[in-house]
Amino acid sequence: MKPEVLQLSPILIPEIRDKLDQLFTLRRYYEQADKPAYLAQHGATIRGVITGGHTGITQAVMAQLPNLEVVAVNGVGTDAVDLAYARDRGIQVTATIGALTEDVADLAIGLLISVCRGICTGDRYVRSGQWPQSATPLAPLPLARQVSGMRIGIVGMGRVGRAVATRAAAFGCPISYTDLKPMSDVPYAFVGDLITLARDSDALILAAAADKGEAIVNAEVLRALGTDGYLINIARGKLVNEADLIAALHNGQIAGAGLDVFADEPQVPSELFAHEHAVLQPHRASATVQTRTRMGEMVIASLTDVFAGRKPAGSVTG
Ligand code: 8YV
Repeated sequence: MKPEVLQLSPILIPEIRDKLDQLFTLRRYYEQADKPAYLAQHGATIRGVITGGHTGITQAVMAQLPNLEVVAVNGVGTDAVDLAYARDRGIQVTATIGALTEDVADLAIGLLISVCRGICTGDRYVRSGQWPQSATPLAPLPLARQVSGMRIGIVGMGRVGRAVATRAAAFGCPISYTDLKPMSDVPYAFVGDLITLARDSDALILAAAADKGEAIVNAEVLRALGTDGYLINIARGKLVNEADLIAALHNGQIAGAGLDVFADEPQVPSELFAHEHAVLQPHRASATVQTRTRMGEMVIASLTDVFAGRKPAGSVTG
């Protein structure tokens, strides 16, 4: 008998979907209209869960899976899984550690360039047909902000933070960072507090885990970032107080923002839509064929290892 696995979020790669179907009996929870009834019907026989990084699994759902052995997170953040509860019950939680680092860092730089150079604004201008009609073609567009040489402040010097730093360094950007403590193995300047980092940066790039659930970027941090400063978030929406960010964009207290993540996805505050200086993405920094394939393979390996009684490579519960 194949182990039963409850799937809380879709897998986008057909080959991974096929492999999952070969190895496991997949219960596609995310497709069900009546989720409580589905859980009541299948909960007792479920041995594994597949879920997304930012969507995780609630304790209430885990509580209805008495034979659960593993939650395989198809992502690197495990802030939406109650790890203490999982440990208490002896449930392994795994993540696709290292699989998406490069893609997320690429998008951080992509968002920075997009927002500073007005790529989306320029694209809209060309598509609108205004370019050939304008006597002074570039006049309707504001001059952009140079990216090379910008002072970059990175919040969180983990795998993604380091990959962002490597890329920014190639653009000749001086790099500073903040984290819980200085890292002895990176050549960048450590700054102990976020306000100082924001004040001394032209762009603040969030690459931190959100395990504490705290909105560390608030009105004070945005004020410190200043009227010429940019905020890039490829980590978690809840790291930012969105009302403060909207007010800062609205009042011109910061120059712009590039956001792949939001506090209440897929809801995005409509006030952000009006801002030419905000570039918005639907949380897809890791959504490339190459990375999602690698992530899917890691999810399969985690499930297979746990069902075979082996310790999974990507365990975050120990
Ligand atoms: C994914 C993420 O979008 O890794 C994470 O923590 O948030 C993203 O890479 C998500 O996990 C997709 O399932």
